[in-house]
Amino acid sequence: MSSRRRFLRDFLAGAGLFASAKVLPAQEMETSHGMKDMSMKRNKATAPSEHGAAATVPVQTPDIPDLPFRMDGSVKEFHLVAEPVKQEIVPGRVVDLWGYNGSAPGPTIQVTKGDLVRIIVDNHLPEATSMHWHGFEVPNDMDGAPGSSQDPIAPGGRFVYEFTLNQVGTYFYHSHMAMQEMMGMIGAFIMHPKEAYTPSVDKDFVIVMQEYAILPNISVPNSMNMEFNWLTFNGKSAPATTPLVVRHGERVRIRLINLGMDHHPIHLHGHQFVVTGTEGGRQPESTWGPGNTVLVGVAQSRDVEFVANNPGDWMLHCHLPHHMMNQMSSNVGPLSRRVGMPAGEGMEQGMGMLRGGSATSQENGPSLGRGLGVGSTAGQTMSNSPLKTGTPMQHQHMPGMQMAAPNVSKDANSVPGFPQDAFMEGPMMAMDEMVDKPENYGLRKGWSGFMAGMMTFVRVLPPDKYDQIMRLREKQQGKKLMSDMPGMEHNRE
Ligand SMILES: [Cu+2]
Repeated sequence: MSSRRRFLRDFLAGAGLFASAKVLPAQEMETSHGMKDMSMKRNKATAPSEHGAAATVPVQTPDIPDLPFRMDGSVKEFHLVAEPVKQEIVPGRVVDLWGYNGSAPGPTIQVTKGDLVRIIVDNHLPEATSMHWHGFEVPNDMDGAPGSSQDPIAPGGRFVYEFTLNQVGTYFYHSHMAMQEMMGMIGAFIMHPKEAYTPSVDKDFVIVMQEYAILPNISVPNSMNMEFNWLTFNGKSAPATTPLVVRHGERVRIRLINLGMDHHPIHLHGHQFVVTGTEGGRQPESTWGPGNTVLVGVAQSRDVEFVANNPGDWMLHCHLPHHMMNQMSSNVGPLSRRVGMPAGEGMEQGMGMLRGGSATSQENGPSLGRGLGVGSTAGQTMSNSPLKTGTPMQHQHMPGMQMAAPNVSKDANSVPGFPQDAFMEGPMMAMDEMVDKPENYGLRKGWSGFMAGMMTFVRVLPPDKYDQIMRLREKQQGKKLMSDMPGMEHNRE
C-alpha cells in the first residue's frame, strides 16, 4: 500500500468514515502478454475507493499463468482445457503430466465476490474427466461430482459451468478422478473480497503443492505409488522455483494449497506469520496466533500473512526432510556408489522402471503398480553402503552445473552414517546459471546447490534492489523454457 493510501485509510478510519466507504466494482484491464486471445481480460486490483478503502491486489502465482477471461454481458467467462502437458520441473527434466491449458497445476483463476462466472471445460484427455469446484457453495448440478451430480465429461466432450460466487478466499478446482489428481490436475481459484481486508496486503502470492513418483529415465508419474520423489511448488522443484520478491516493510499474504498424498508443514525463515484463512475462507482475527510453520493438509488451503520487516533472502519450504530433495530414490544408491550390490532384484525391477505404458497399463497392471517405483518392496533389499576412500563419487559432467567438489573430511568413510548430505546437496549440485532469472538476481553464489523439492525464497529487499529486479523482469520478454538456455539443448525432447 502506498503511504498516501495508508495515510488516507488511517485518517478516514480515525474519522469514523472507513467503515462506510463506498464499494466500487472490480475493474478489468487488457493483459499485456501471454494471451492467446487479445479480447480476453485479466483480473486487476479493485480500485481504491475515493473514500479511502484499500484496494485488493491481484494474486501472483509464480511460474503459473493467470487464466484470462472475457466479459459476456455481465458474465465473466473462462475457458479451461483438460489436457496432457509437458512440464519442466527442473532444467532438463521435462515430464508428462495431465493439467489444464498447458500447465500443471493449471492456470490461476481470480474472481471478485458477487461475480457471475461461466467456465467452459473441454476435455482433451484420452479418457473421461470431471471438474470439481472445491469448497464452492454452488447448486448441486454445478458441483462436478462424477456420477452423482453429472456424467463425467467424455473425451472430446465439453461441460459448461455457470454460477454466482458469493464466497471469499483461497479455493481451487481439480479433477474429481483420483488418479488424475495424481497426474497434476488442479489449479488455484481465488475469490477476492470487493474491498481489501484490514490490514490490507501489498503482495499476495499463491503456491500450489504437488508430488509425483517419477523414476529416472521415465517421464510419466507412477500415479499408483505412495512414495514421492518430485515435490513441487507451482509445478517446479527448487532451485527452479521462482522466489517471491517483496519490498522491505510490505505486508505479504501467501496462499498455500495442497492436493497430494502428504501433508506439508510449510516453514518461513526470519519472520512470524499469522494464519488468516483456510480452504473455508477468512478466519476471524481473534484466532490469529503467531507461528512460522503451518501444516497444510491434503485438500486444504492456508493463508498466512506477515510484515516483511526483516531484510534478506529467506527460505520458504516444506519441512518434511524428504520433501526438500529432488529425485530421491533409495535404489539410486548402488548406481552412484562404488561399493555394495543390490540384493535379490536387478536394477530395472528394483527401480520399478516402466518399459511401456503406465502403472495401470495392461503390461504393468497385474501388480497394480504397488511393486513399482520409488520405495517399492523390491527396493528394500538393498542398503546404503560406504564409499571407497579417495573416490567419493564419479559424476557425469552436466553442462551448466557448477560441479565443485563437496567438502568432506579425509576420514569421512570411517564415520558411521557417512555420507548423508555430502553428495545430495552442496557445491556439486549448484546450477545457478541454469536457473538464472530476474527474481534470482543477486542471490549468493552457489545458492542453488542447497535448494531442492518444495523450497523457494521470500526475498525481502531494500527499495533499490527491489526496483532493479522489477526492471529486469519487465525487460524479460515472454516465458522461456529453462532448457532453451545454452548448454541444455541436448536435453530437449
Ligand atoms: Cu512436504
